[in-house]
Amino acid sequence: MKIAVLAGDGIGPEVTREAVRVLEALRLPGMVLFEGDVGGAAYKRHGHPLPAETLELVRTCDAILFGAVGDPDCDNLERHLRPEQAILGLRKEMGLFANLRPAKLFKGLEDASALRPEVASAIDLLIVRELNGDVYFGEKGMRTLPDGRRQGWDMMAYAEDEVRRIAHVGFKAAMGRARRLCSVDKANVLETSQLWRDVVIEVAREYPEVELSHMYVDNAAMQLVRNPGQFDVVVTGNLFGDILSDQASMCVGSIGLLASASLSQGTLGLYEPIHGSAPDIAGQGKANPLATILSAAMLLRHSLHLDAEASRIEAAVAKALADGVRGGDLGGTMGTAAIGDAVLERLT
Ligand code: GGG
Repeated sequence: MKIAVLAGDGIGPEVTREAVRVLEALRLPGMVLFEGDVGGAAYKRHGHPLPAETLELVRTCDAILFGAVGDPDCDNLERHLRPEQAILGLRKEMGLFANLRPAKLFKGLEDASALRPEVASAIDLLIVRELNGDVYFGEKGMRTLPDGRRQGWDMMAYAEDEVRRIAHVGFKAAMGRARRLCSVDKANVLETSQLWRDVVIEVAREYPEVELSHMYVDNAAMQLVRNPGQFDVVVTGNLFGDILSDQASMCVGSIGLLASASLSQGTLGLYEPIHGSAPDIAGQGKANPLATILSAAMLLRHSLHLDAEASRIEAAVAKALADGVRGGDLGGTMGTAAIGDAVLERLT
């Protein structure tokens, strides 16, 4: 069980440290952790945000625990050298196309949600975000128009096989849950979304037990706040999934709580909090490590098939939150290490 730990930038190292402490506390026989450089930290040391050494490391590992990337020192670099290219590069290079982002209200956090408690307490959904296509990977550029204005452009594109494979992930996830799948697109305006919808409908024939619905992304954003309890599994593209999952995080209290798994067709998976590097609070010991700790639990479940151990971590986090453990993001005063300690104390 080889795990690459890529802590990255900003609060990445702080939150990853707590997740590593939790993994180590489980004393799993044969689990070995290897650290690698990624993001702005890797650029500063190796001249590239995703150096060859890191790619070599992840190729020999079963799973990746990832912190966050993003560093204001790198803002003026060419796009291919920016820290964010490391996570996009890893997802593409390793074929990590399916991003699972669960959002559920923990007991005791009803008051922390941006929604009314009775609305928030119904949230138990899974966003399945496509990760290898869309405007993130389409052709892009900057040009000067004949009248002298600069124009930036990013091509939104999906091929049908890319939609088909993520649709299967969505339907399979729904089969293991409440058997409801909502496909989110913008089919009234976008060609990519027309194709997306057609392919999802084709794939649905293989899953007659799953109730399929379709929603435009603008409506989905509104419904997520109005009545989030209606969603079970949401399958959507890269850009829409990125935005909707940040929105979902505030519905359950904080972006510091949402974990994610990025899965490939093979066995390798990458696990990371959905939040970024938060440079404004980096190095101050203020960041909430729970999303990274919960990502470590997803790693145990999806890549190492250690369900019982994953549940132990999730139960410890739930107990800590129910007992009132709160960082600044949830209106409390506890720091990163104290929150990590609170989880460790409750790990049974
Ligand atoms: N832990 C998530 C992270 O570091 N996010 C920074 C980022 O640039 N993410 C791009 C994306 O999620 O698409």
